[in-house]
Amino acid sequence: MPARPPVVPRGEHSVIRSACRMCHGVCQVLVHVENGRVVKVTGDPECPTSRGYLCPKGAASAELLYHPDRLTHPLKRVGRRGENRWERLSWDEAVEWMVSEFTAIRQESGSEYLGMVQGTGRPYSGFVARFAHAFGTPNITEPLEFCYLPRQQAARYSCGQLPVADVYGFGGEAPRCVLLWGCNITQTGGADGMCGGMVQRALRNADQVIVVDPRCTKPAESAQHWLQLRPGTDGALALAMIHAVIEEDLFDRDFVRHHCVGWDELVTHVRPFTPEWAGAITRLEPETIRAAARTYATTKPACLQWGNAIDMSPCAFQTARSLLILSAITGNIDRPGGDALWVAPPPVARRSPWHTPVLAGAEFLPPEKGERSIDADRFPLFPGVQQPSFWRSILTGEPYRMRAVWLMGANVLVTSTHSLEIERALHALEFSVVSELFMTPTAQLADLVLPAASWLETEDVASLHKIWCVLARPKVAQLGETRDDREVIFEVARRLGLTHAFPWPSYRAHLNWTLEETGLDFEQFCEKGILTAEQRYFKYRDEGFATPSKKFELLAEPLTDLGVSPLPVYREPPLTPVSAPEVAKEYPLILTGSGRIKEFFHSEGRQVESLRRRHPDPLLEIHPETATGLGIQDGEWVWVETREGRITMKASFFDGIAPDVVGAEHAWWFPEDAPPDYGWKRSSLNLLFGDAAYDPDTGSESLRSALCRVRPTEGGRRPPG
Ligand SMILES: Nc1nc2c(c(=O)[nH]1)N[C@H]1C(S)=C(S)[C@@H](COP(=O)(O)OP(=O)(O)OC[C@H]3O[C@@H](n4cnc5c(=O)[nH]c(N)nc54)[C@H](O)[C@@H]3O)O[C@H]1N2
Ligand SMILES: Nc1nc2c(c(=O)[nH]1)N[C@H]1C(S)=C(S)[C@@H](COP(=O)(O)OP(=O)(O)OC[C@H]3O[C@@H](n4cnc5c(=O)[nH]c(N)nc54)[C@H](O)[C@@H]3O)O[C@H]1N2
Ligand code: SF4
Ligand SMILES: [Mo]
Repeated sequence: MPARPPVVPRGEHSVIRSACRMCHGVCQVLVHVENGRVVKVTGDPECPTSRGYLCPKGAASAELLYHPDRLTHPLKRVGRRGENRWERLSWDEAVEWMVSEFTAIRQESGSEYLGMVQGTGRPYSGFVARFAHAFGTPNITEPLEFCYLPRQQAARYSCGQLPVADVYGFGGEAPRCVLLWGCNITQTGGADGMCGGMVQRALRNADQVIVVDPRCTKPAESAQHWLQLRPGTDGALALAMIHAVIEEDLFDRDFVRHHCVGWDELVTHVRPFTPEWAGAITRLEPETIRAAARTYATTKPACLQWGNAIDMSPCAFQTARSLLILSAITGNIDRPGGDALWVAPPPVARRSPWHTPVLAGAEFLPPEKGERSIDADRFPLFPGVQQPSFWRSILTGEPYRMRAVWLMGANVLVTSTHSLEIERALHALEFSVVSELFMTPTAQLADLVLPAASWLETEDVASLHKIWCVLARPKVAQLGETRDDREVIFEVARRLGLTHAFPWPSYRAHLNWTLEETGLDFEQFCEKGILTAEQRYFKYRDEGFATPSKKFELLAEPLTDLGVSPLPVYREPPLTPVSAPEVAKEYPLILTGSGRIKEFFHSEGRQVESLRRRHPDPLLEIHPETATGLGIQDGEWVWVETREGRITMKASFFDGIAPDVVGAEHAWWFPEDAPPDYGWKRSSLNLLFGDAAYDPDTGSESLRSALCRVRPTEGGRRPPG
């Protein structure tokens, strides 16, 4: 179906092919426009990476686009912070204000006194880093340390590039075994450039499915092996599976002999990590671990579809390393139906701001953490500033106090931990700008709020993950004065004189530059809709891996110089019945995250009626026996308490979770409640997380294993306030 130009004549019905951007999946969609208005978005059956799949978030795109609460023009705070009194500004005034504040700060204090904050990976992400670098501030923070970065870094130090589960069978073979580890995208839609619908298909077609998850997810219900481990102990299980594969002689002899370094060291290293050792830690039977390892190593090809749970632990990087090693020694790396090192569409891959397969935007990150960065060298494998360090420095002035912050697409009050500290920091800033789709608890505390364009209002060469493809996203709508974040960055940069980093006369010119080597301009690219490269497998046989040794590094020597263990280790999370028995006396339940909510992307979508109707309340999954023992009925409101704070959630009975584990949803706030808080202090999970030991390698936080207690509320009703 050919793409159509963005402006649709009145009265005409047209269908425009685009790429959904309600999460970081890879679904091409059809946007139906009538009389200039988007009426619906449907899946595109011809899309090779999603084959017609559409999740509820994607289907609600038009509802979000036209939502009456959308921000449609710049707003300047006129009352006290949080008083919710705003005055309309023109874009010109808004940009001029930013330029004058940023310039004054640079002249008076130095560029590093401006901090940049962004949320999860979005189309503008590389531009934020580029802007920060060009302006000269090393102080950029984003939710990387517990999202994707540990896995990316592990891949970088193991095989040079992030492998992806080859669920499509493009190489002529589909996975016969799928190892689904701490990932639930078949239920939540998409993640990390993968499409939940395609993973679902791979699960259906596989002979063997192994699920590693403390909760009995849908795929776990029908899996041959469901490993219900104690939350946060993945690192121990992964090491024991390596042990079992070696012990039973199930490794790929040819691969380890010819394509790996450190085999002997690995064999010696994992000797103590027996299934018995891991059984005691994970609460799994040693034989269960052995059986899963046996199935995984003998059913080929096997792919690893891993998820965010791995990133959120004090040994996030080490666990990811173990899993890559498991894939490697069983001969699954870069084979069809296994864990492919995908060939990205080449010209665009080089020019897109999301430039390397390893570190998003790395080219434009401040090259070194200078001594003026907020937390220089705190975590050897984290390239920016870790979120808690960033916000705390504003309160303590250590090592210095940033004066201004520009937040783009980050609802940090609910999505970051140490929430109350962040609230105080937002109050303490001299100048803050928030670019947003909607007014949020975080935006309420800004001086200037800029209305951002949603995906239907932007044009893009969508290459966020560049695993399979680069997708075209034409602009099909315009609401009020919303602007693409990148256009705003361009303009602020130009007015600040940063033309060395932003040499293009317009954002469209940048898009055309990105596409230059393809011979297409943006409009021609939209006609085409998608660019892919030809996938090749077993590339290491001719080219080696992109590591210093050109081999798969079971032993990764470069890590030693960074003070990181070159062979994978296990660390117990800081707050568990094992590591903190004293705390566990008062807080006897293990608190884990129940993962993503199908209808919402983190804190988003709570105001979108069709989605909210499907999922009205924040849920706490709890085993019926545990709940009954506490005097709690299904559907009643409960208090969830940790040493850090307390929130209320609705009890949701679930016997697929261990009796001493509860699973909570994150990122709740209530747009229907009064500003400035919109009720976020009632139910936001991150109020329960604070200072516990970080992953010394990446700075990750243990968000999938903490200690809590649960109590009934008065009458099981939602407490007022
Ligand atoms: N609908 C929707 N989709 C999204 C998002 C969203 O908010 N909503 N967010 C996007 C983002 S930024 C990300 S990072 C991805 C993440 O998406 P995924 O990688 O799928 O991760 P989650 O859904 O957070 O959690 C997956 C599973 O981890 C399990 N889990 C909890 N604790 C542990 C543990 O200790 N060990 C193991 N092995 N498993 C555990 C949970 O039970 C859950 O089933 O999703 C993306 N996609
Ligand atoms: N306890 C706990 N905390 C977590 C997690 C967890 O599992 N447990 N998951 C963590 C993870 S993996 C991540 S990635 C983070 C996500 O953290 P965030 O990225 O902060 O989460 P969102 O709520 O998706 O996005 C923040 C805001 O961006 C706005 N927005 C959306 N699109 C755009 C756009 O194009 N431009 C602009 N300017 N704004 C836009 C939305 O309206 C929303 O208010 O949360 C983390 N927090
Ligand atoms: S999975 Fe993500 S990309 Fe696909 S339709 Fe849903 S929100 Fe859109
Ligand atoms: Mo994430």
